[in-house]
Amino acid sequence: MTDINAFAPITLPEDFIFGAATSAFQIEGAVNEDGRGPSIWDEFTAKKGRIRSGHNAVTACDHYHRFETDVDLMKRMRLQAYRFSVAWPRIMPTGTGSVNMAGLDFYSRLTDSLLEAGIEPFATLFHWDMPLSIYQNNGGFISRDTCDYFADYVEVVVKVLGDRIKNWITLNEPFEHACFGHLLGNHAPGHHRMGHFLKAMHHQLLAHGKAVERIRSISDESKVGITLSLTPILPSSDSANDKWAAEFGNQLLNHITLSALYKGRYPEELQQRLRWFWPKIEDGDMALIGTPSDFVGVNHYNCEYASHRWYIPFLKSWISGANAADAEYEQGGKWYTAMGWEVNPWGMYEVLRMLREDYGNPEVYITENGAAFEDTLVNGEVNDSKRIEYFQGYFAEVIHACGIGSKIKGYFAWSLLDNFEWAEGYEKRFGLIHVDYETQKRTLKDSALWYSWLIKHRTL
Ligand code: IFM
Repeated sequence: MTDINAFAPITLPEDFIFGAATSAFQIEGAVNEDGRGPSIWDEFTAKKGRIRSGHNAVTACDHYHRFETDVDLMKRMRLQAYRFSVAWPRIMPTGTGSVNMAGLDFYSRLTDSLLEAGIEPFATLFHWDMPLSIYQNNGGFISRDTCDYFADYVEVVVKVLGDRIKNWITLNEPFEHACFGHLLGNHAPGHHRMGHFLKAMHHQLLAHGKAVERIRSISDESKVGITLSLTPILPSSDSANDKWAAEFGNQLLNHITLSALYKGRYPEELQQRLRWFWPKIEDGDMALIGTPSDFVGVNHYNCEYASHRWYIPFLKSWISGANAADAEYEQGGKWYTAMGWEVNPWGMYEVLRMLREDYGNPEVYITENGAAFEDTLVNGEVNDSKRIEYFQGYFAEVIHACGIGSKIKGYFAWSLLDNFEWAEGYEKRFGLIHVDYETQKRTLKDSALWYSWLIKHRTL
């Protein structure tokens, strides 16, 4: 384990902010209210066998109706910022064309209530809930046209909310949306095609570039970035083959986005190996993707391991971070969260090192970091000491990185509330705040009280 005291004396930059994050589909509920159109996730969750225990997000945390209570809780926790996502199907029920004013009004009220509470809003414009019509009509991000539809939607949102929201995140985790949704098929829309994965990847990055341009043309004081999930890939043994698999895995999971955004090209070996599937790159695409942004959002949870497997088509590698299916546990001196993800704060150090040394040291917000554990509510309390230990270890590496030159502007815990964890349904709880899904009662976990202490003292 990282010695949390080793970095304690370093003071955080004065403008470093603390927040918590959520996303629309995971917490809002109210999927059929006030003119919201269906999304690919509504359709996916309705299919048998897609989501653990058959859960869906029709009600989720009912945040749509309870946002004021949730903002009060944020205030109690001393949050300085809140990262939420705007649901495209609430703003444009069919993805293009007519605008649903009631949807915009919801985010407008949420924004006002945050500002009133002294909490800075950070809005993500796409966190995977693609309008179903866009998917049905042209395949979502498999199609290039969706980039323009996305930019039009972004323009609508920023024109209305840009007077109050100054921090925009274009996309959340484009690699995960492309890969889980289009290659592995365990997320909406549920495809299993390498070509679809790569198209969804390239088109999301193009959509990001277009959105940055659009936001800048509307509001020159806005700060814009993209959020990437960065996951160091380690070799599962010392063999040369496994070392190669790890390097290749890093190209696939991390450098595919970073290299496109910051170096104007995709990793060469990756592109060569997957050349049969690589989408057409048109003149100007890479320049558009590389449109300078103000910061990069980093989501980091864990490291993964790669093994060489000659029989896996094209990739020749098996990459996995989940070593235990359903339980937090300890093994061989290592410990794992309820997602089966190894707790290894070095990963946070490594992703920040990579950005600093290999990608020109951009300004960074840690836009997600956190862990699911098997929480129990006893006498109105949740003693989630493992989550606190997780946060302490990872946050120590954030402080460490600040001390050696990383330009980290803030940190958002994932998540504010227990919520709908995609294919895992509600069983995995990531929240600082416990949600009783029967009654919708919220309870601050011990980790929320600890986080509030951290925000007050700004040191571990
Ligand atoms: O819940 C997700 C979130 O939507 C995207 N980043 C990872 C989180 C935990 O799996």
